[in-house]
Amino acid sequence: FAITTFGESHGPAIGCVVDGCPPGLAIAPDDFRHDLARRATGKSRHTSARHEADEVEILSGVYEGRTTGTPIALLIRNTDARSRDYAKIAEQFRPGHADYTYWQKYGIRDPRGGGRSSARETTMRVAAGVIAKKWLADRHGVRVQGFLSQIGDIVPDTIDLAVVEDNPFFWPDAAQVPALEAYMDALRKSGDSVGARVDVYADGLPPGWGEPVYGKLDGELAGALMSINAVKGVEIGDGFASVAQRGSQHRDPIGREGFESNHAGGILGGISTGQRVRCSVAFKPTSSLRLPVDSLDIHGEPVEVVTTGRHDPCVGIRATPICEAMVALVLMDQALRHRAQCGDVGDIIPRVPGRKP
Ligand code: EPS
Repeated sequence: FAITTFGESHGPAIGCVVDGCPPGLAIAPDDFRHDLARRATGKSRHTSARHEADEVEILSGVYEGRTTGTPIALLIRNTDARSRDYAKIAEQFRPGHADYTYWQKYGIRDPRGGGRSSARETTMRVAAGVIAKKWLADRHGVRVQGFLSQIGDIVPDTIDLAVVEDNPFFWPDAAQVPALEAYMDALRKSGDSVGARVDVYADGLPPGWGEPVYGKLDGELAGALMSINAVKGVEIGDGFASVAQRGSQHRDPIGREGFESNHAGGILGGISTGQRVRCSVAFKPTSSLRLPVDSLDIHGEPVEVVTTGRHDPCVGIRATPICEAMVALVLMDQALRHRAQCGDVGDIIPRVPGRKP
């Protein structure tokens, strides 16, 4: 099970191919609307003002509303591309942006926006993730839910998943939302940007998903989450906090009812324990800023770069559905691999006491 995406932010369309989805899953264009709207620009004053329809066309792999098992191709036509903001910086490198490395690698500059380095690319990750989320929920009762767990140095006082969808930040602490609005307004006025952290929980996994050495569940999650534009760090379970812990603190005691804590983040030895899988993802502050900065142009001449246009002061605000999608895609892949290796319920080998079906 694999995906790839294609298209430029200012080209005619973006799309993806989802390969390896089993046949028989009900999929319709309506299924994509909710998650695409959660990720979309122009939903609040705190994100880019670009207004895209994000209407999915299913080109292949679905017949009479059901997946056929062949590659699923999804297409979204761009409806609000605007290239004029990029004309000025077409030959400049924005410090902190992939402009520089793309130029060093390919030696060609795509004038149609940021090309593959634009946040627009993540639209198709979310669309592909809708298929994975639906399959995981239908076939395994697995639910994937994310939330914003930090903006700059602000962290929630409480984590209440029930309020996450009620505010434009996916913030789990309703009482803090007015303060976040004020923080983001001041940030936007300053012309600067800020980083953010997204947490994702996956609930309902059986024990056993994940390959033990190559293709570990945590390794695949880290790779998939790290592949999102602007991501600079991924943690599983207690992550980097584990460095300061003792083994006696970090281990999760096992009682008759199961594990009594979850420092491991639901994964041991690359294989799911059956507990909640916890991932945490760090997004850098975006680099397209109104604040001037020294740089070079493609001819090697010094320039002062100022970026105007419809940019996100905190791209992490829109990243919750993207991270959920990447987690869901990895989980679906691992579930299918597990099925190939151990059968649907893992009972090809005889049950032994303490082994869960
Ligand atoms: C982006 C700049 C803005 C954002 C865009 C990402 O677009 P434009 O290039 O048209 O000014 O709106 O994000 C999206 C279009 C999207 O769907 O996420 C950038 O510089 O990365």
